[in-house]
Amino acid sequence: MRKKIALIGGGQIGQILAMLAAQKEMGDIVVLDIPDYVDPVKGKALDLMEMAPHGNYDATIIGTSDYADIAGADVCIITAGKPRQAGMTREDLLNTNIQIIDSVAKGIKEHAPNAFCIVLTNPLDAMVYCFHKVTGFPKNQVMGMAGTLDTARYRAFIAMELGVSVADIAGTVLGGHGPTMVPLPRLTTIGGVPLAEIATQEQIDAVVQRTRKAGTEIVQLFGKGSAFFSPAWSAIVIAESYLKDKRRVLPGAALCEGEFGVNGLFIGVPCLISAKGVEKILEIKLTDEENAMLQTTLEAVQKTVDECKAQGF
Ligand code: A3D
Repeated sequence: MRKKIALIGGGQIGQILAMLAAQKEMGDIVVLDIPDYVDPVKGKALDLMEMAPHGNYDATIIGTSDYADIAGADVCIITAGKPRQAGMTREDLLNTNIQIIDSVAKGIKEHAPNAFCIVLTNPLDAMVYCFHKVTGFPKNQVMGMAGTLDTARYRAFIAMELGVSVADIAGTVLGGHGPTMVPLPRLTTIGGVPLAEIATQEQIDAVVQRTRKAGTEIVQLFGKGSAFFSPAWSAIVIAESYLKDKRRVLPGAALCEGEFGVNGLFIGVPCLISAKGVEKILEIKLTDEENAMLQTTLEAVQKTVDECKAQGF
């Protein structure tokens, strides 16, 4: 029997997720959206079914607004919610998206209680906190997709800056999904060569700053809406590691209970993703300077989570 992938939200990211999941034959796909938008998602699903003969994949893809259709899903990827418009911060989305996440979490809890859940809705670290709170799912079953995208952006910018293949760049980005995130140049390598051996400090600083503002750079170019190709691929990489038990080490927002000195917050950390979900958080011994940056990002995430708590989450 095929696996089942439920995509909650069939907008910009949701439609790319559906296409990638189909092309990779990850399983049958259900795209769920609100009743007002159900016809467009039915249309997108049908369009993807009609792409199959040339796309060379077998999958059943449906659009729906009925949670009963996600029953038995192996993976749920949640993009339901508003994206940023030019001039907005991710935190500006909180009051709208918190209500959406509340209803989505209840729907998934009732109909797909065993699914591995990957949250993308912003403000990410706070929304995954609320999703976990409402579902009460075990912590290994819930992850926020942000670090995997932030690290992809960081690698892409290094490749552009230095004229090397992105394939050879290994590195990670810790912390909250926002301007306080913590890329780690000290631990970044290019084909095994430390970044600092190849790049000047000015180049490294430029890449770090661009990574921190990467989402905003795209929002400003679009004017309306935020990035969708790279967020979708990043979520698919996480889902694949879970479905195929690939045991990849991917950064993302996981519930820390002591790791990195953090307690009770979802924050971007390196995660081992296996068939158990977030099997393990891999800790890193940080320098004093890196630790100070981690504290700054923690304070930013805590502030947003406190707003959620004030709303009863
Ligand atoms: P968009 O194209 O607006 O799609 C969102 C979809 O969610 C729309 O089709 C809505 O109709 C649907 N929706 C709204 N409410 C509900 C509901 N209650 N149940 C089901 N569906 C609903 O946005 P998008 O796809 O561009 O972005 C989706 C989210 O991802 C936004 O919150 C973005 O800010 C966020 N995002 C996160 C990242 C990360 O790296 C974490 C990157 C880019 C975007």
